Amino acid sequence: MNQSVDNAAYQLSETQQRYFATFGFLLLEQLFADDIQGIAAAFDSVMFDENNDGVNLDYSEGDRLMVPAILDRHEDLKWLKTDPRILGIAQSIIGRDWVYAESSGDLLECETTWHRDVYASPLTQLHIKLLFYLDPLDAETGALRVMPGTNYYQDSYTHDLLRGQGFPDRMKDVFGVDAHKLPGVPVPTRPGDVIVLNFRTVHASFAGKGPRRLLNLNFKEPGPPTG
Ligand SMILES: O=C(O)CCC(=O)C(=O)O
Repeated sequence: MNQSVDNAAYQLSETQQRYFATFGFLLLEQLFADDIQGIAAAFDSVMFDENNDGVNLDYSEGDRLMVPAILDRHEDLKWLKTDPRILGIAQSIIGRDWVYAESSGDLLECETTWHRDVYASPLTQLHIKLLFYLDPLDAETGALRVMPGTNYYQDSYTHDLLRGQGFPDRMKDVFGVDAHKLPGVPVPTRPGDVIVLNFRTVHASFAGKGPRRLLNLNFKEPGPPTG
């Protein structure tokens, strides 16, 4: 049974919920300001442990190390799974029957170019991601960029856009400009901020000088097994 969060202080406000539902992302500035140093120290000790089961993912412009289930790998990260601020976000967006859908740690030395997240998540089942970037990032140093409104994944705008997804060269073939010049919105962050992202919102990062440290936590609405 899920731990429900009844304290209104931990719920997103109506306007925050509307912002997220409309644009497909939400920045919560400094929500974890008091905790982020401890989170970053625990993150580093997992990411630099050679027995962390990390997977190296190849990107055209650099590498990405992804460590699955990072919250379970350090005592000083486990508490995030039941933190009322986290659960308040999940509950506000998904409802009381939210399901925890794992965590990961990433060291990114790559650009991720435009894509939506679909892995192990049927399009019709709402999935959200909470991103903690552990270094200050802006548009010039690899901050996440989003295309607001692409969370409406059945919309013809999103459909047209996705003809070029995933491959920078293909974006150029389809739209005639470099992928990083397409109209997206950078979301600059400082350690302690949390970005809440709908999996379907088209997102990317460019110009990362890396490695950028990213902790992800995922939640979904109940649905069929995703295997
Ligand atoms: O490049 C980034 O920072 C975003 C990572 C990403 O695309 C993802 O985790 O889905």
